[in-house]
Amino acid sequence: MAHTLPALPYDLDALEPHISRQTLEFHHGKHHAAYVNNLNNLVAGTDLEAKSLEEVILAVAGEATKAGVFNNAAQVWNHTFYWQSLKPGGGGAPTGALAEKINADFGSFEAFTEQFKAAGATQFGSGWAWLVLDGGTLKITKTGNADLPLAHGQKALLTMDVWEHAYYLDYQNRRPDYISTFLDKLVNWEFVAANLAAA
Ligand code: MN3
Repeated sequence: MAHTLPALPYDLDALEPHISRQTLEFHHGKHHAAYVNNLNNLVAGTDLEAKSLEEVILAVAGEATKAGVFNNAAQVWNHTFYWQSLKPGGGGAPTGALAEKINADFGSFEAFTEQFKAAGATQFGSGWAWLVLDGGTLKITKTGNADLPLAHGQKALLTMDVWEHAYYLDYQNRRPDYISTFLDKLVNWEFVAANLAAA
């Protein structure tokens, strides 16, 4: 199937002043779009062409000769999931069953935020920080480059892009400031709760 660039779930300026229109124009309109185009070119005429995005990712994960397909397919998935992990007026603490699960598995919401911040700050170079469900337990993970929980048997609930292109126009080298703003102002906890409920 031809893979397509999904529309952002909000306007380009909806996340300002935390993430600028310019960042989203490049990040969605250039970076995410390029991964979609690259993927379509790479799978054209192969047995991967008819597969869904998740089927492609699982088919080529760990295959050294298919790293280009994996990287582009995973980046398409990661970015679509990242846009949904953000919302205007987001951030703060979750409520309900998700809050109870976080308290049960991390001890407290504060402990969760410390671990999530540390995962994002210590991911060396490009990658992602995640909240995942792994065997029924919430965990914080980080992945390098395009790697993602789906390739490790985990269910993604939340992600934060820590590639420089996600924050450099707005925060330059201050990745910790971007991470704090992500948690305080941008996380879409309703999306995370829905992912947990569907798991
Ligand atoms: Mn990105």
